Amino acid sequence: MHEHTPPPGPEAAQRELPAAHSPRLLAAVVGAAAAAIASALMLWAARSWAGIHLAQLISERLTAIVPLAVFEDVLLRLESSAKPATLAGLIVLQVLVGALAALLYSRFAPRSWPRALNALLLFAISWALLSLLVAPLSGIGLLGHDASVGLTRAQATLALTAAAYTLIVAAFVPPPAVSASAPNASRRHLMKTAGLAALAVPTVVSAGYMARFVRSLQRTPATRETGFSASPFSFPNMPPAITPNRDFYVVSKNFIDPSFDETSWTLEIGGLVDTPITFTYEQMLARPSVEFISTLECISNPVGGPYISTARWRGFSLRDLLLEAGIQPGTVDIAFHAADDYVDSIPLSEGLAEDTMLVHTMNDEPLPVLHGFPLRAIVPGIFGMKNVKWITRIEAVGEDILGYWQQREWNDNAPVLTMSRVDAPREGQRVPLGTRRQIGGVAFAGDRGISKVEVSLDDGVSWQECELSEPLSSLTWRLWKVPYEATEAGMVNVTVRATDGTGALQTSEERDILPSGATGWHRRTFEVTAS
Ligand SMILES: Nc1nc2c(c(=O)[nH]1)N[C@H]1C(S)=C(S)[C@@H](COP(=O)(O)O)O[C@H]1N2
Ligand SMILES: [Mo]
Repeated sequence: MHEHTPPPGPEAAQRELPAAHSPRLLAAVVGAAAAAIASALMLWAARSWAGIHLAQLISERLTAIVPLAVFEDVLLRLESSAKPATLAGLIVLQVLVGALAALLYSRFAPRSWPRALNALLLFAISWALLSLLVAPLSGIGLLGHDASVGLTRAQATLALTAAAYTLIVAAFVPPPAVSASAPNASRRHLMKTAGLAALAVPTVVSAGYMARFVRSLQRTPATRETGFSASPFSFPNMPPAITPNRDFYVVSKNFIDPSFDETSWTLEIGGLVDTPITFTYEQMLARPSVEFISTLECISNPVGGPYISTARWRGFSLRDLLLEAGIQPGTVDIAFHAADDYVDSIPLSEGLAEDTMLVHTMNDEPLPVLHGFPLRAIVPGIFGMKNVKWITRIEAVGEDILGYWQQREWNDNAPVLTMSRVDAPREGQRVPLGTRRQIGGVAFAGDRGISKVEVSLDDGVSWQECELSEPLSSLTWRLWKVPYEATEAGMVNVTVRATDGTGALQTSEERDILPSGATGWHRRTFEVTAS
């Protein structure tokens, strides 16, 4: 259309913005902004009406294909930042792709076509890339027809995203050689400037929305001080025996966790059973329930790490439910399916154990969303990953089902390994010479219990036995402490080791968290200062 490009007159040149001098820069900036807005829309859709979230799906694919050593390295380096960092990285990637696509558009869009047709072409290409390439690569199949939220929602999300991106790019980026200096150039510039300023607003809002969300994914479990507890094991830096819900560690694979209201949730018990059962939320709550205390630890908890907590749970045994449904011969595993497409399984024998529980209450509150509202499994003696949250279906199956993390090569049996941790004093804490302190921490060995904890202040040459708190149940950690008097200035290393209920000493062998959990003795250093 506007192929004829007269040299800009002096007046037009004066009024031109820097962006107009550099149409590529303009295209890249607009493309990046459009991608940021589209990405925020997708995040919003996933959070508010169960749209699909490509970043979530892609991150799950990544954890499935990156070599284990890399995964572990990232996890150890980034710890609680691993999840927000992954999402932030994927958002930046989307923004870069958006910038690149707009750049290509500004160079290669058919110049003879009307602008609306070019916009339509851009939409068709964006939609096709998302639906026919990115969707299958993300594991939800062509067009998203394998998405757990269904094809319609998947397509609605993809079309919305492509449309938002396209509208913005087509509105601000001229196809090639449409002159910015045509006869009425200065008026156009003015409008473009106003338009770009208006684009800045949704861009900043989108970026802020995503930044706030990314930051909310950062969770460092706190080992808060107990305050005014009367317990002799309550002193600075010691965790309380029962972890308040707000301090309980949180691990999930999700950027966005499932959220239910009381009416939208049901629980099915099916598979190899005589009578499949379905419970509503109310029926589930109405079952007779019992209260018990147990400790949960993540298999990816490093030596001395924070991913361990204890709560008072209320719920009912899985065994009763399975007996009600009638388990058929040939059943090997009981599988827990969750609303976030997470799955894990336990052997039938463990499913029938008296103390394998389904719980709906945590420290006298309904299970918080972060911890699996409305129902989760608590499986004694086994690392956290098998304690499936947001359960929607329990299935008796005839073969071993590999769970979400086992598909990523973590140990399938996942028994809790004996651990012990020094909490007090803090790493690097300064202790004035001549004062008395308590050294203390926690020790845990799943359903084997803890029988002894020892500390060494001379790197393992000599050991002294610690005082242990009464275990709150056979499934909890025990707190330990030992008095200390700072009689000599200098650095002090505290090493701790525990013995479990069977009499087995915690191994000193240092092993990384993958694939079965970290081992080794925890060591802390503090400093006695002479002033
Ligand atoms: N549905 C579902 N259940 C899940 C997970 C998950 O990502 N999805 N993560 C597991 C892991 S690895 C751990 S350690 C525990 C953590 O439970 P918490 O967040 O209540 O501490 O939940 C387990 N159950
Ligand atoms: Mo975990």
